[in-house]
Amino acid sequence: MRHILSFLIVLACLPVCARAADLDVHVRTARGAPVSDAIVTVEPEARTPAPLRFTQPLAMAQRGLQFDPFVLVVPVGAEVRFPNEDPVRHQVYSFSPTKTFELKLYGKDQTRTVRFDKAGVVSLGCNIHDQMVAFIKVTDAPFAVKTDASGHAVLHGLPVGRATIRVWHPYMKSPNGEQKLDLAIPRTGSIAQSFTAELRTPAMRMPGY
Ligand SMILES: [Cu+2]
Repeated sequence: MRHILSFLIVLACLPVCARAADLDVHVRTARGAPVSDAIVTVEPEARTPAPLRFTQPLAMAQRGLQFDPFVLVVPVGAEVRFPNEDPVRHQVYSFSPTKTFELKLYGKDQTRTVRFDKAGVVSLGCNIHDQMVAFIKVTDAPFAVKTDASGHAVLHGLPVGRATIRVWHPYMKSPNGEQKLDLAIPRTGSIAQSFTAELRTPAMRMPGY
């Protein structure tokens, strides 16, 4: 019995014990202002069969005549809900090649679901409210997280070895809106990495047109 127990403990420990390092990322402008809503993804050289780790709910709400969140990261194949929490109707659309769709007008407390089956960026709008803008980053990386209001993000339990870190923001002044870096992930502990990103000012859309 003891042997079986030890074996089970080893089995249970394997995915965790072999993947113990944390990555601590800060994204700031050259003047030190925090960059929130940046998506940090990690692609380890040695791909593991471990499940994808996404901490955000797969939902893009319409609330207060805005999308919430402004940026959402989802894995390829995700079914994303679009709940309408406003007392008015919305007509959500995307012209992006990653996923082109239009949801017919729907009202308060109703929701629709869209499946995102290709990696890339989806830019969202609403046909009724031009100020509504949001982005969905569809990724095939096994680790992804978004920077918070202080430009900070942490990824836990990364596998040891070489990995490619990417930081993307819809308004980043870089090719494809992203920067990338190769890093060595240690077996344990935590590594810190800072990124400097400049953001462009988004073009304002005229309300009501
Ligand atoms: Cu709307």
